[in-house]
Amino acid sequence: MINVIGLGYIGLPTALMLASRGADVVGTDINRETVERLASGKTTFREKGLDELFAAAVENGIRFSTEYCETDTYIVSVPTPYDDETKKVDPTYVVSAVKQVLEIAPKGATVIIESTVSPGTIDRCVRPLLREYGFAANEIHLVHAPERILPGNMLYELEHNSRTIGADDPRIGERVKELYSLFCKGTIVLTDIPTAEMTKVIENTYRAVNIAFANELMMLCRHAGMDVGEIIRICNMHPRVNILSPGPGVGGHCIPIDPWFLVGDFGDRMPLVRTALQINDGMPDYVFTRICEVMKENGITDFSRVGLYGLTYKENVDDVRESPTLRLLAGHPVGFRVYDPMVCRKLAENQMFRLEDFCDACDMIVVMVGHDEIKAGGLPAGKIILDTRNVCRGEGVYRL
Ligand code: SAJ
Repeated sequence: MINVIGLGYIGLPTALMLASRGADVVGTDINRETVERLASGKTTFREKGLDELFAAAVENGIRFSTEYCETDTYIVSVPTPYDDETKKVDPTYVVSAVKQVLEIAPKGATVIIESTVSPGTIDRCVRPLLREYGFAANEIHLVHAPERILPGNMLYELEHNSRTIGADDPRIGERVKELYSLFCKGTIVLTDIPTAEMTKVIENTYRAVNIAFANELMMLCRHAGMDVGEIIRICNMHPRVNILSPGPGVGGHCIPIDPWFLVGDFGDRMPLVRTALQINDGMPDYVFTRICEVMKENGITDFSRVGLYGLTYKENVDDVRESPTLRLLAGHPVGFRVYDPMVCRKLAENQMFRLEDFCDACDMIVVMVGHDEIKAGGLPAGKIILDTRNVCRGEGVYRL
């Protein structure tokens, strides 16, 4: 039996995928509400294909509990936030989960940590626990198997992405590779734990730096009065150039956070990464100055007549973690109206829950997230549009 610890955006799909392939799985989470909702047959977030996968896993007998189970295989997939001050990874949840595993795990058990951690965290924060809980070094097998699935396309990527598995003992690595091969059709690379930790963080750092380049290019073109969309379109015709899309900021629980782990640990050695992260973190403020410019140009003085469309961190997900919109609202509490079709719970003042009410209340709409609804031309004519995602077509649309 496999006990999956942490039933969030990564742990739940992983538990369901294993169970749907016939593995005996218990999903454990400290959040009783989460466990009760799953046990009642409902999923906890929106993701393409998740409900169908959930049904297949339930059909195969997956169970959900707030308790940890005694077994020989654990997958730990709990959050790893960063410490706001030091920017270093906060391993509290990982350490707490592993401690509870070690309370009941038998000798010879394998503990697979999927949570993203900075290089050296497992050696520094997890390995010492083995002795603390009475195990000799080789009596518990630690493995790091980071995830790289893309929210919005998780289930396809769970099956088709290649994966990295870091293990002390190659034989354990092979066993874990076999486990993931239950659903993973991608290449599974075996390496050591520090290398697996580093590759995961570097992948997200690479993306954060490239997004920052696109954002800096956009601000330069605004200053120079040039069309950044046209420039990116033409540059990307070069066979080895792939400039990403400028936006209102970088959200999600990983790309704005993981690279700071490296800067927190290796600071002076990573000036490029630090600068890139500061550019991305500054984008919501840049958007606010751009909103004020467009308001002034159109004689709009009342912020309550300006609406922010999109609260989530990116299109077609319901995740609001590190949302650029929420950061803009926090930094500039001027009374913007807010609407997001993917967010039903109240997260902001002046949040509205029907698109037509939102549009009626606004003279100007700032597109912060390019949900499909918007791409399908969901905004009424006659509104001043500031499109931060380059998804709206038509005359008179303002861009960043
Ligand atoms: N964004 C831009 N411009 C772009 C691309 C993205 O502004 O050209 C913004 C998005 O709007 C969003 C943020 O960046 O706010 C991050 O979005 P994303 O789609 O780039 O990444 P995530 O956070 O949804 O998922 C990433 C993925 N990592 C990489 O692509 C290297 C995913 O594979 C990881 O599994 C995930 O982080 C994670 O959990 O680590």
